[in-house]
Amino acid sequence: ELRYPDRLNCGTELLDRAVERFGAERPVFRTASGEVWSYGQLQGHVDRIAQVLSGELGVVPGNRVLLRGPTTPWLAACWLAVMKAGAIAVTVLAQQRSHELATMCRIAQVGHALCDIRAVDDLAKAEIPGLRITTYGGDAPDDLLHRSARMPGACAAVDTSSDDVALIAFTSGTTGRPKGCVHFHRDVLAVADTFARHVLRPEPDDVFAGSPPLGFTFGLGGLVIFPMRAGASALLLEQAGPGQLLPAIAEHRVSVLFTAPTAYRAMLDEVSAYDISSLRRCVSAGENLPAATWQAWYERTGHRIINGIGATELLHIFISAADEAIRPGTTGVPVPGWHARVVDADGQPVADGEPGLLAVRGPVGCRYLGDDRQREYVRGGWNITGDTYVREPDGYFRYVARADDMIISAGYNIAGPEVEEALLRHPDVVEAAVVGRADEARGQIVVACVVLREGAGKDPAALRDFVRAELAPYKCPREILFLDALPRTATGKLQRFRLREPGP
Ligand code: 3SK
Repeated sequence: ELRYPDRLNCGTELLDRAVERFGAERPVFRTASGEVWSYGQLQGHVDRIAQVLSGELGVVPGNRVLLRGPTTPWLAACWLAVMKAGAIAVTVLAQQRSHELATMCRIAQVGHALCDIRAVDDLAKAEIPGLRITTYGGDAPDDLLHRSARMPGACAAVDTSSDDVALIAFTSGTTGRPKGCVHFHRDVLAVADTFARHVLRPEPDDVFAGSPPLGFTFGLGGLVIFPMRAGASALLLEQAGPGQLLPAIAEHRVSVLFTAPTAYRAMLDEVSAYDISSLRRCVSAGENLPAATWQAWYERTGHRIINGIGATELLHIFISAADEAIRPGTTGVPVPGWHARVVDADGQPVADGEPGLLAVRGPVGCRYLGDDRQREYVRGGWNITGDTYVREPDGYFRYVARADDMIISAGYNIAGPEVEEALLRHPDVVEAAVVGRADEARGQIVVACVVLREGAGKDPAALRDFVRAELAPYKCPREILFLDALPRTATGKLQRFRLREPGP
């Protein structure tokens, strides 16, 4: 079991402790343009920003500070400064617009914002009552970075309790109604001391990079918390689509990659054109990783993807496996420190091999901010993630579907992801989403929405024959729709509900 001292500031633990242990000269952040920040430089910037916060801006412990901007060392420095000032970081995505920002600020009672000058328009337009916006990266004399440059330097962090709130991270799920998830200082360290320490096992010379933004806890963990806890460095990419990741890996000798299944699939065709010999670890989360994608990446690169399931509610990954422990087609086993089981609608464990709801318990728990949906998520002390899973007799957890994604057609239960996996084995299919659409005769019918490789011909009958050769006929899509792209949230999650209505 993890034990932390009663008084604990995660900013101090991640930054000042790393300077003590690994030295001020070690690199911590790199950028695409070749800029390198050392731990010592970062500490100087963070301490000065923390002084602006506590001094000129009047931020006191417990105040909520919104952070908004592309993935840069300055955004990471602002996050660490909020930690050291004992305030609460409210992380949002650069893609979120005025209306969404206003909702999140209202829920989290945000009073201050530190915002990259390039991302300020939508925030300013939101006209959030009482919000004081301070921009960084601009030329104005009151720019945060000009103000912080005038500060004296080193400062001690506010003496926080290990269970003082450090972070409010928003999840909109795939349906769009945001929920603020409250996390403590100890939670920030707990995700590094469970998933990163036991599964990822980073080393100080590792260079991390990836696509999730810092406003998504997948990215905050993978690009700030985990590298810093290990004394390693991270390449922070403002543009981190599949097209940018491969050249960045080659140029910056990236060794630990965090991205989602879609990006692994999108990189398959190009990967052999790049020198990726520096890669040591490839992590996939954010969505289920189909066995076909795992296998294709393994065949092309020789790398065994570390699959994982995480949640904003629980901060990071809680089921995973690495190296020889990986069983393709499964997510893995509970990360040391975490417990998982599969339960029925009453919360009772179901037998191994039977599908049910995934229930998880560990060092981080779901605490929604003023939201009744807490009752659905936490039941009997277990966090119910909303995923349907099977626990195999060997203890591995296999994803079936999101609990509300099961299709019931003519009395048959059909898991959309199983049909998607079959479609993805077809050489012309790049992306697939399978949903149920209302049908008078059958209750629902199976509809597949498919993105084809460039130049491939649209042949629904051939695709249906292909699936029928792989799966029981009742799982075969009745309709196949060809799309240019699948609808996704800002964090890359598939929005199935948008495919359920007739139309695209
Ligand atoms: O939402 C997710 O899927 C996720 C995955 C890994 C780490 C964190 C999160 C929120």
